[in-house]
Amino acid sequence: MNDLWTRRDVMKGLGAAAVTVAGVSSLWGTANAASEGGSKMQGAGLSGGCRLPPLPYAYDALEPHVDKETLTIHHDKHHAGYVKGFNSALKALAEARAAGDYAMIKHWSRELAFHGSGHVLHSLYWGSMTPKQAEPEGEFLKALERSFGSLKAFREQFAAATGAVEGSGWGVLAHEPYMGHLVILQAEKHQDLGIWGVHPLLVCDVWEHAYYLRYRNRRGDYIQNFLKIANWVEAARRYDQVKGLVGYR
Ligand code: MN3
Repeated sequence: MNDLWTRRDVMKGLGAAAVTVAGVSSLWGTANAASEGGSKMQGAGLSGGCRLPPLPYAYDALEPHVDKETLTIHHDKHHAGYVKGFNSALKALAEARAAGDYAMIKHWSRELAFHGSGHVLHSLYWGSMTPKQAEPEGEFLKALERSFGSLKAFREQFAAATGAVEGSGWGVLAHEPYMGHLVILQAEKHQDLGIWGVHPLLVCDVWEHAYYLRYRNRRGDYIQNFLKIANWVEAARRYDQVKGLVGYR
């Protein structure tokens, strides 16, 4: 089974799909690519895995701000490690579904979040830098000014927030879609927030206040009943809103 999951084979499996998606360089396989790859594993789902995206510029293109050696190690070793870990977690979860064995679900869910977040954030990070320096303009400049007061104030808050991240982590400028504004966040342990960039489609509250009066400690019963009343019309509406956001960086 392992040979199905080497990067070379994942690349090979994705090759055809990657060129047909109108030049979009997707971070993901597609369901078709996975099935064309010959996976017969029951419950395999979207198991084609992810691939390491190429840097959008040369390794030395950001000199002197980010040096060639750092960029090379960062991309080829660190980011590649996240891709490998993410694919391992996807594979283990596909095997768990096939076997109906969820004894290791906590471990693999954490691995999925840690490596998935690492993969998504690094993919966004490469595209967050460019050798062609320019200032924000147009509608996006207006959005920054609306949310932070001025471009200068945005720069100051971003630098302060990112500089104050404790230990490892990220500074993140993000669009918060519920109120439709821009926010600056600190991600100190990226796995604690699930996978950055995901759009929730269906959520189940398992804080005790959501079920304890009726179910006491029987959380499993509550979840089974939640699934009976899940709003798939609403989930599908949310999916329609975001399904085009594949391969964005
Ligand atoms: Mn990094």
